[in-house]
Amino acid sequence: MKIAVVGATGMVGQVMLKVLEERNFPVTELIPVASEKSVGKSVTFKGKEYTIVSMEDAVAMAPDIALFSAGGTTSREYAPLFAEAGTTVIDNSSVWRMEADKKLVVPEINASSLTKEDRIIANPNCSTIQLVMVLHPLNLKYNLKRVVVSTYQSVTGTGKNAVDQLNAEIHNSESVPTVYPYRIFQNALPHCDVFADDDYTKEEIKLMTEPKKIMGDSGFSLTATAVRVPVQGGHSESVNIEFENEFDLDEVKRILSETPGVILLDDVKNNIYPMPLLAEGKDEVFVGRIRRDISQPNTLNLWIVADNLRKGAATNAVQIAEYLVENKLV
Ligand code: A2P
Ligand code: 11C
Repeated sequence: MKIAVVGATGMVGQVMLKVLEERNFPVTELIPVASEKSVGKSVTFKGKEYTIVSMEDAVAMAPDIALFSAGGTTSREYAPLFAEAGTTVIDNSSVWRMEADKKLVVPEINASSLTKEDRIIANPNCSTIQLVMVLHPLNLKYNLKRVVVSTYQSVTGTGKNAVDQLNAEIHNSESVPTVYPYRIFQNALPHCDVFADDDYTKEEIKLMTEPKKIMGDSGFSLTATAVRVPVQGGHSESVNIEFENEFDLDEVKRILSETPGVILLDDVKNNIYPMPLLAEGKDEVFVGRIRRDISQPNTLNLWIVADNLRKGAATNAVQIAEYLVENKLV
């Protein structure tokens, strides 16, 4: 497989290279792509140096698959050009996700909807992916009625400049990049992505719309508050879930412990619960603190953590690519 990684120098792009390598994806030719300022520089893959090429050159090389993580503007402009050249694009930006003719895919849930005709495939938002990995198996069993999610999101979700801001603030550096409107170290910002007209942020809107499309179910309601915290290892989510049907707590735990890609970490007597420090660098979604909501029937609370650069972005994209290869869709 001839594979392009668009945004190869970025936070997600670098993890994409690592995940392709770790999972031994059948790469016969790697084409790293980044902005004009990086063309000619190199990235490392499987111990070898590869020269970064421009978007135009990469399109002309007609890769089999292009993994995109270079921002929405780049995806909007270039994904169709790659698709026309015969490349299947797996795009990590938000621009195609809610388009009716584009699939929004978490392989464990809906990869079977993919066909050879899907030339631009959308990778969901990181905070969405870890949420649906837990909601989906429970929805199949108990039927979701309403979900309330509050996130605690890592600065890595914003990109490299945000990580630089946090580190500069931690070390009291003289020059501090200003990515966020306020200091992030020792702070929590109820503000991920930009505000929309209804005073939700775009991140919150993604969390409220993408799960329904991925799960193919719009018969439940969902509301979100997204918060940026000075953490690097992953996103955390406090989730309140009301079901149409009654549930049994032990059965909920059993279902989640048997869900591929999900790891149950729930033993409060021994202080066992998911945390970003545990999730960092891992491909799985971790769930714990599962308990009945004593304020109303058929409702539970739980806590989900995942490395947003891995299952939330790079790993999910590579899993989609693996599915395409295994099913001869490219
Ligand atoms: P570059 O390093 O040359 O700027 P992050 O989200 O971590 O900031 O990374 C963004 C990624 O997207 C980087 O690899 C960046 O490359 C790439 N990128 C940004 N703008 C473009 C563009 N116009 N064309 C191609 N790649 C781009
Ligand atoms: C964040 N979830 O943590 C975002 C990053 O739509 O893919 C990814 C944004 C997106 O800020």
